[in-house]
Amino acid sequence: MSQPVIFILLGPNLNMLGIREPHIYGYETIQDIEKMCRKEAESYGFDIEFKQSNHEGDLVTWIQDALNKARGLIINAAAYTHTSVAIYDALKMLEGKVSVVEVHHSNPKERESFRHVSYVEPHAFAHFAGHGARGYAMGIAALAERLGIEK
Ligand code: CA2
Repeated sequence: MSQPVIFILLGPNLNMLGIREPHIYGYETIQDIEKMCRKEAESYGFDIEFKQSNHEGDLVTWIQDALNKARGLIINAAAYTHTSVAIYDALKMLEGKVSVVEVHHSNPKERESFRHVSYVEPHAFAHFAGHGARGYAMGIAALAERLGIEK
Protein backbone atom coordinates (compact mmCIF):
# COMPACT_ATOMS: atom_id res chain seq x y z
CA MET A 1 0.00 0.00 0.00
CA SER A 2 1.28 3.50 -0.78
CA GLN A 3 2.40 5.79 2.04
CA PRO A 4 0.15 8.68 3.15
CA VAL A 5 1.23 11.98 1.63
CA ILE A 6 1.65 15.29 3.48
CA PHE A 7 2.12 18.60 1.70
CA ILE A 8 4.36 21.19 3.39
CA LEU A 9 3.89 24.61 1.78
CA LEU A 10 5.92 27.73 2.50
CA GLY A 11 5.09 31.21 1.31
CA PRO A 12 6.92 34.35 0.22
CA ASN A 13 10.43 35.21 1.38
CA LEU A 14 10.88 31.98 3.30
CA ASN A 15 13.49 30.98 0.69
CA MET A 16 15.65 33.56 2.52
CA LEU A 17 15.60 31.64 5.82
CA GLY A 18 18.98 31.45 7.50
CA ILE A 19 20.32 34.14 5.16
CA ARG A 20 18.65 37.31 6.56
CA GLU A 21 17.06 38.23 9.91
CA PRO A 22 18.09 35.06 11.81
CA HIS A 23 17.19 36.79 15.10
CA ILE A 24 13.53 36.61 14.02
CA TYR A 25 13.33 33.52 11.82
CA GLY A 26 16.24 31.34 12.99
CA TYR A 27 19.51 30.10 11.51
CA GLU A 28 18.22 27.05 9.62
CA THR A 29 18.05 27.39 5.84
CA ILE A 30 15.07 26.16 3.86
CA GLN A 31 17.21 23.19 2.77
CA ASP A 32 17.90 22.34 6.44
CA ILE A 33 14.18 22.53 7.17
CA GLU A 34 13.27 20.29 4.22
CA LYS A 35 15.84 17.72 5.39
CA MET A 36 14.51 17.81 8.95
CA CYS A 37 10.91 17.44 7.71
CA ARG A 38 11.84 14.48 5.50
CA LYS A 39 13.50 12.72 8.46
CA GLU A 40 10.55 13.40 10.79
CA ALA A 41 7.99 12.39 8.14
CA GLU A 42 9.88 9.17 7.37
CA SER A 43 9.67 8.15 11.05
CA TYR A 44 5.86 8.08 10.66
CA GLY A 45 5.91 6.51 7.19
CA PHE A 46 4.69 9.70 5.50
CA ASP A 47 5.74 10.79 2.02
CA ILE A 48 6.12 14.56 1.81
CA GLU A 49 5.90 17.17 -0.89
CA PHE A 50 7.85 20.20 0.33
CA LYS A 51 7.41 23.40 -1.71
CA GLN A 52 8.07 27.12 -1.38
CA SER A 53 6.87 29.96 -3.58
CA ASN A 54 6.90 33.74 -3.57
CA HIS A 55 3.68 33.70 -5.64
CA GLU A 56 0.18 33.54 -4.16
CA GLY A 57 -1.25 31.63 -7.15
CA ASP A 58 1.30 28.83 -6.78
CA LEU A 59 0.19 28.32 -3.20
CA VAL A 60 -3.48 28.27 -4.26
CA THR A 61 -2.73 25.69 -6.99
CA TRP A 62 -0.77 23.47 -4.57
CA ILE A 63 -3.58 23.66 -1.97
CA GLN A 64 -6.00 22.52 -4.72
CA ASP A 65 -3.60 19.68 -5.65
CA ALA A 66 -3.62 18.52 -2.03
CA LEU A 67 -7.32 17.71 -2.34
CA ASN A 68 -6.60 14.69 -4.53
CA LYS A 69 -3.12 13.81 -3.35
CA ALA A 70 -2.65 14.49 0.38
CA ARG A 71 -4.04 13.39 3.76
CA GLY A 72 -2.52 16.41 5.52
CA LEU A 73 -1.20 19.87 4.72
CA ILE A 74 1.19 22.02 6.76
CA ILE A 75 1.26 25.64 5.69
CA ASN A 76 3.32 28.67 6.58
CA ALA A 77 1.74 31.15 4.18
CA ALA A 78 4.12 33.87 5.48
CA ALA A 79 2.78 37.38 4.70
CA TYR A 80 -0.13 35.91 2.68
CA THR A 81 -1.41 34.54 6.01
CA HIS A 82 -2.58 38.05 6.82
CA THR A 83 -3.90 39.12 3.40
CA SER A 84 -5.00 36.24 1.19
CA VAL A 85 -8.70 35.56 0.72
CA ALA A 86 -7.62 33.31 -2.20
CA ILE A 87 -5.71 31.07 0.24
CA TYR A 88 -8.69 31.18 2.66
CA ASP A 89 -11.02 30.01 -0.14
CA ALA A 90 -8.63 27.27 -1.31
CA LEU A 91 -8.16 25.92 2.24
CA LYS A 92 -11.93 25.91 2.75
CA MET A 93 -12.20 23.36 -0.07
CA LEU A 94 -10.08 20.94 1.99
CA GLU A 95 -12.61 20.89 4.86
CA GLY A 96 -13.45 17.34 5.93
CA LYS A 97 -10.94 15.92 3.42
CA VAL A 98 -7.41 17.10 4.26
CA SER A 99 -6.25 18.04 7.78
CA VAL A 100 -4.49 21.40 7.90
CA VAL A 101 -1.79 22.68 10.31
CA GLU A 102 -0.69 26.34 10.48
CA VAL A 103 2.98 27.00 11.27
CA HIS A 104 4.93 30.21 11.84
CA HIS A 105 8.55 30.64 12.90
CA SER A 106 7.77 33.73 14.95
CA ASN A 107 4.57 34.40 16.86
CA PRO A 108 2.63 36.87 14.67
CA LYS A 109 0.20 37.61 17.53
CA GLU A 110 3.09 39.15 19.48
CA ARG A 111 4.20 41.32 16.56
CA GLU A 112 2.67 44.27 14.64
CA SER A 113 -1.16 44.42 14.69
CA PHE A 114 -1.38 43.80 10.91
CA ARG A 115 -0.05 40.28 11.62
CA HIS A 116 -2.78 39.49 14.14
CA VAL A 117 -5.31 38.38 11.50
CA SER A 118 -4.82 34.96 9.92
CA TYR A 119 -6.80 33.71 6.92
CA VAL A 120 -5.31 30.25 7.53
CA GLU A 121 -6.32 29.96 11.19
CA PRO A 122 -10.04 29.11 10.69
CA HIS A 123 -9.13 26.06 8.56
CA ALA A 124 -6.36 24.59 10.70
CA PHE A 125 -6.91 22.08 13.51
CA ALA A 126 -3.47 22.84 15.01
CA HIS A 127 -1.28 25.95 15.18
CA PHE A 128 2.44 26.20 16.01
CA ALA A 129 3.86 29.71 16.25
CA GLY A 130 7.05 30.93 17.86
CA HIS A 131 8.85 27.56 17.83
CA GLY A 132 11.09 28.37 14.86
CA ALA A 133 11.77 25.51 12.44
CA ARG A 134 10.69 22.96 15.09
CA GLY A 135 7.10 24.04 14.36
CA TYR A 136 7.12 21.96 11.15
CA ALA A 137 8.18 18.80 13.04
CA MET A 138 5.48 19.56 15.61
CA GLY A 139 3.02 19.87 12.74
CA ILE A 140 4.02 16.47 11.33
CA ALA A 141 3.55 14.88 14.79
CA ALA A 142 0.14 16.56 15.15
CA LEU A 143 -0.95 15.21 11.74
CA ALA A 144 0.25 11.71 12.66
CA GLU A 145 -1.82 11.82 15.85
CA ARG A 146 -4.85 13.17 13.99
CA LEU A 147 -4.57 10.42 11.36
CA GLY A 148 -3.96 7.68 13.96
CA ILE A 149 -0.44 6.92 12.76
CA GLU A 150 2.30 5.89 15.22
CA LYS A 151 6.10 6.02 14.86
O1 CA2 B 1 6.89 33.82 11.51
C1 CA2 B 1 6.58 33.37 10.39
O2 CA2 B 1 6.84 32.24 10.02
C2 CA2 B 1 5.89 34.29 9.41
O3 CA2 B 1 4.98 33.52 8.65
C3 CA2 B 1 6.98 34.86 8.51
C4 CA2 B 1 6.49 35.90 7.52
C5 CA2 B 1 5.66 36.98 8.22
O4 CA2 B 1 5.11 37.85 7.25
C6 CA2 B 1 4.56 36.36 9.07
O5 CA2 B 1 3.89 37.42 9.74
C7 CA2 B 1 5.11 35.41 10.08
C8 CA2 B 1 7.68 36.58 6.83
C9 CA2 B 1 8.59 35.63 6.14
C10 CA2 B 1 9.84 36.37 5.82
O6 CA2 B 1 10.87 35.42 5.69
C11 CA2 B 1 12.15 35.86 5.80
C12 CA2 B 1 13.10 34.89 5.99
C13 CA2 B 1 14.40 35.25 6.15
C14 CA2 B 1 14.76 36.57 6.07
C15 CA2 B 1 13.81 37.54 5.87
C16 CA2 B 1 12.48 37.19 5.72
